Amino acid sequence: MDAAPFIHALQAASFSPFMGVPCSVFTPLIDRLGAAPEGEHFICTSEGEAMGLAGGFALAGRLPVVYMQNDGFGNAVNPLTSLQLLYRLPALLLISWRGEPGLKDAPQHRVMGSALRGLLEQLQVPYRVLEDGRAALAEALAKAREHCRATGTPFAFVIRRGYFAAGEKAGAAHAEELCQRLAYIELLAGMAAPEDILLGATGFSGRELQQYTGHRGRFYMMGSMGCLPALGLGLARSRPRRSVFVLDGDGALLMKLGSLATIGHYRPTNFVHILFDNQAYESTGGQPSLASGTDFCAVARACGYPTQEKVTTPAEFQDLLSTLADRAKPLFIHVRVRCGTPAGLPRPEQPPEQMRDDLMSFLA
Ligand SMILES: Cc1ncc(C[n+]2csc(CCOP(=O)(O)OP(=O)(O)O)c2C)c(N)n1
Repeated sequence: MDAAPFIHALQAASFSPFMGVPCSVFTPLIDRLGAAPEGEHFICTSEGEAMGLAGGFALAGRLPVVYMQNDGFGNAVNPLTSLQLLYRLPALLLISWRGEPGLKDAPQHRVMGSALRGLLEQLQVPYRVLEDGRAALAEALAKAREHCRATGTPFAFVIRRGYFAAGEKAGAAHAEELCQRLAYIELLAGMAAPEDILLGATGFSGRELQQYTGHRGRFYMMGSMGCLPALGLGLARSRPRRSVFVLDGDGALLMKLGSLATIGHYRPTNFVHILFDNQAYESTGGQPSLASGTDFCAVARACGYPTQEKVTTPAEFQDLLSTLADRAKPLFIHVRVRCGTPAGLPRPEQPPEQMRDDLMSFLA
């Protein structure tokens, strides 16, 4: 299905505006929505937030559309149950079906891939798995509209990988003077002590850490977007004599920005939080994140991190790493990078249980 007629069909059925958090399944749709008039499309920092925003539009009489990856459906369940279903506020949910049973996909989608339909049924949210073509869409939209009008509650479209035809990708604005993330990750892995713990977030920082460094104490948290700083805090508190490096992405940090307050409150003295800020959700197709308007160092400072540093070149990063022992911690390092990762960056072959076992035996 092309994104443009899809959007027109939804709008013609009175569904708008659009809001959500990217999934690569929606890349053509979100690219197309990038040209939507002001106020008709909102990129959000979490799926729960998108549901709140949808609630506001529904109160104003609109029929909002919320797109999300099924991995993010969990974030949406809280407002879905105690906002949309409680107050009877309609919305059309577009939920990607990663990890569809029987199809090959990344391991983090396995559980939600098989649970999704049962969860929707449990929550009494009716849904359609969208079949290809305009007729199927028109029929599903008629059902969705009828349901929203009759009950005032949400209806979901479950959307398979490949549903949207690839469209023309607007060239990402390249900040050529900036380096890519991998240059920094390689520097860090080369300079870290053998006993240090290096943690990589969902998105490309984790994949690059896993794929291109051989540091024994590395761990790629492939799902649970935004939860890595908290996981790092747990490890830092449990292994106070080792340094813990958290390699975060701007999208992931914005999704759970509250973790800055948690780290700032508990002040682990062996914690280094490195944010690779490319101002994009790069690993889901390069959609813009909301990072460009956020001063992360100021937020970290306000949340209680005693030291924050801004870095824009590998040389500055190297200098900083060589004086790490003298810096008060938790230390926050904001690294402004440009999008880009080696062509064909593979997904790790190790299953998640293997990554767990490797880290646990390293820590033992
Ligand atoms: C809760 C949740 N919502 C959405 C996703 C889909 N997703 C995977 S990676 C990613 C982008 C992460 O962006 P960022 O942290 O900036 O890292 P980058 O992709 O730029 O490396 C998204 C949206 C997800 N995995 N989990």
